Amino acid sequence: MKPVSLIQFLIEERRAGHINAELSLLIEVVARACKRIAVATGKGALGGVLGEAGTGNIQGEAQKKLDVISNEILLEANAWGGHLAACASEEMEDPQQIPDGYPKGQHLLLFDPLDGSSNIDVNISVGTIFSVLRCPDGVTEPKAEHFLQPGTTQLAAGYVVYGPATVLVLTFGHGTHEFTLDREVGSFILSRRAIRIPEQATEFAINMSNQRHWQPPMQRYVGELLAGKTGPRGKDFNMRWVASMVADVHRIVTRGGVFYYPLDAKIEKQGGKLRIMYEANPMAFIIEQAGGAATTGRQRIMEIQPTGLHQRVPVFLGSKEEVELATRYHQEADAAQG
Ligand code: FBP
Repeated sequence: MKPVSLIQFLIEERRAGHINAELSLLIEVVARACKRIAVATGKGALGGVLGEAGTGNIQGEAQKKLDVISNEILLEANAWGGHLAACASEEMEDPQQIPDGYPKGQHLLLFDPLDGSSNIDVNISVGTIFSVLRCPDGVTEPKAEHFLQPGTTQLAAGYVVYGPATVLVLTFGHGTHEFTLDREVGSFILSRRAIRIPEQATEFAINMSNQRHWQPPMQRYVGELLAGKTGPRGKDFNMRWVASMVADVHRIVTRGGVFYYPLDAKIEKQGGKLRIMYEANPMAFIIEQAGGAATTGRQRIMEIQPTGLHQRVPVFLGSKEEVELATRYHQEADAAQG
């Protein structure tokens, strides 16, 4: 089979009427920026890019040097292309406007420039996550409120994993597709088209150290997974936790499974750990387009009307059967409490 490059795939998507020229260009630019981030992360200690940046972000988190470098690479790459009205990032409190003198486009781009940053210094896979929305008509200086659109309005979503291989996973709402970076040629090549996630799973990902803080339905659900064959589920489950959402989700996109970052007593006030606009929504779109499911434990993530650019939500995603069961346990418990 002749290799299909990302550029070729984008042309096919345009011919199929799934995307327009501007969105195609936007994805090309984001992919090129991620190739530069792959080079920076690949340098590790030799590139002087490890460790703290000495600054903090809007979330009150200490920024890693690579958080700042990746953010700048994506901002710079997207400033002059003419396909964006504005962009927003995990690392910036407010949206970034397109500099004067550059043409503006119809799209809004949101991104987590380097997800899993707690793993950078220990050489574990990290990634970039992005989501594309349409800029509301007539808006020339998009503010945060113009980004607050439900996940169902996403035009595109994707992530890039910087691991042993650099892999891009992408959806435009017509299936989920994977591209692997051919480092010699410098091009992303289609490695899996129209990915399907198995409905059933035997692998779950959750930070078990938070167990005592979980709500009773989550205690019940995970308790049954751990009971395995000896319990009501009648089969054994294995556990994985990379603590890089992009890497845990890529495992699920590759061989199925489920990922949970539920609400717990520690993070109740902030509404969850992961951010809806540039972590939960894009991952939910990718997973649903591959036949999986994505909820907060109580409702479909992509139907939430966001209220803030950095809003956090609980995340349940992956193989349908497990996500639906964990969600049902929460809904039943809520109904019982009336
Ligand atoms: P950022 O690194 O982008 O802030 O993402 C948050 C994150 O690192 C996720 O990638 C990961 O799933 C989760 O936090 C890990 O949480 P914990 O430290 O509780 O295991």
